[in-house]
Amino acid sequence: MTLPEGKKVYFASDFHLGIPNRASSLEREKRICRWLQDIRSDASHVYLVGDIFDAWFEYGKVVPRGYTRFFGKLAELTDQGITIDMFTGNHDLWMRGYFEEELNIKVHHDYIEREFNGKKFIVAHGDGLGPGDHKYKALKKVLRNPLSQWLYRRLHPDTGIGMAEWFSRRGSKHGNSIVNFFGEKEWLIQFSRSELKKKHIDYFIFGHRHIAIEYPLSDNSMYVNLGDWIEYNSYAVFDGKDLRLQYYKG
Ligand SMILES: [Mn+2]
Repeated sequence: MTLPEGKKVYFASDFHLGIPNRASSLEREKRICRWLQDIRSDASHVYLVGDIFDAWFEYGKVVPRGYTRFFGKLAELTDQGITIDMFTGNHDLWMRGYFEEELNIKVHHDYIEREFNGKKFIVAHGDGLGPGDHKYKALKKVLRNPLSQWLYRRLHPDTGIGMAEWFSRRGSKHGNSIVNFFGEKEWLIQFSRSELKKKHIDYFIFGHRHIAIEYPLSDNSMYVNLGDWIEYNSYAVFDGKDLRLQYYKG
């Protein structure tokens, strides 16, 4: 599609709302709301690329409490006509209709391809893509299975959501540890390279690794990892011509 003059596409991931504690998460939530407020004047599309919540489990009639300001701001943007797409991450893969119904946000469980102003994008959270990670890929199959989710929903929400939070925190690698970037050994770089053999893609945009990086794959193709909002407050913006990583200072 062609972006209207002056309009931009924004990408951010790994807010991990909910950790490490209520006060710190609330501060981060407010910062994210300020960012959304700042970009609403020139945003055409906003992609929230997974791990937005540190834990999320949705029942038919019940969702986790909290995040009120964030939801309110998202609603303001979609009501205004900004398109928001959300991806499930490895921390919040259990979404089943709430975001579509309540906030008019499309939720993606797999990678998507998009074209803006003739530039081609692949966007995904990034968990389980590329070679390796077999244990996680097997676990993901179980977690995404409708029967497992149905069974899990038989648990009382206080128990079910409580357990989801507990597992999520336990599995968390981030916090204060420094994450290393392995260059060509990165699974997501390998995934990008194998896609490039099939077709041209200008920008591969992922979250998941918590590394804010622009990594050229060739003269006209780039791998971008969106970083996170725990360490970096980083996001990518496509202005109609080029895509750049930026750091929110507000
Ligand atoms: Mn994450």
